[in-house]
Amino acid sequence: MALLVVDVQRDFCSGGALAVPDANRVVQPLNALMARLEQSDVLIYASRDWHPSQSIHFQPYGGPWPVHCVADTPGAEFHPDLELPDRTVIVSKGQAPGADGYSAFEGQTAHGVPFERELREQEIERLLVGGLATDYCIAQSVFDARRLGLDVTVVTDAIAGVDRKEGDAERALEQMREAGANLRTSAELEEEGWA
Ligand code: VGL
Ligand code: ZN
Repeated sequence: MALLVVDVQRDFCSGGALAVPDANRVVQPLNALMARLEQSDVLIYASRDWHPSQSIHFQPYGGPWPVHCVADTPGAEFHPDLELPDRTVIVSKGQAPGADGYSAFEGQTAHGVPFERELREQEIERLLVGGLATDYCIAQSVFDARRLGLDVTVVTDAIAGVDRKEGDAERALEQMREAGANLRTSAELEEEGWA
């Protein structure tokens, strides 16, 4: 099993360039989950949006979003309160100037290993997912994981959505459920003995 922490970066949090409403709510449950997983062999991955300064993803170049998470800038750093263990494997995505790179499966590790290959090599069959944002990078990562046949559980108290249109995050959750993802709160995971 592995935990995928999606895009908990400064620019998506309060005061950031693309602040997701209530983004900071994900930090505490993710920290608690990672602390509980510390004594386990569950692998921890953290994806990050890692864009070039010029990207079709950004409004000045015809895209939908304000400039955010430009590689190697402070806005692209992980949230300062996010307690990623040292063993966390970082997956960077969105580096191509011509792509949005929403899904973690478009990303690679520091060694250039695509996320799908990394999970296959580690024999990961089950993925816990939390982070930002429900209606974009979480949803696209979950859809890709389901297409690959992974057993996916979305940690519902550890996500937050952009909601450009009201209800987007709720609809995205429903689509994830329809795609076969399990939805659980961290408390339910703990009760069920998963994490
Ligand atoms: C994301 C919008 C633009 C996300 C990334 O992480 O969900 N959303 N870039
Ligand atoms: Zn982005």
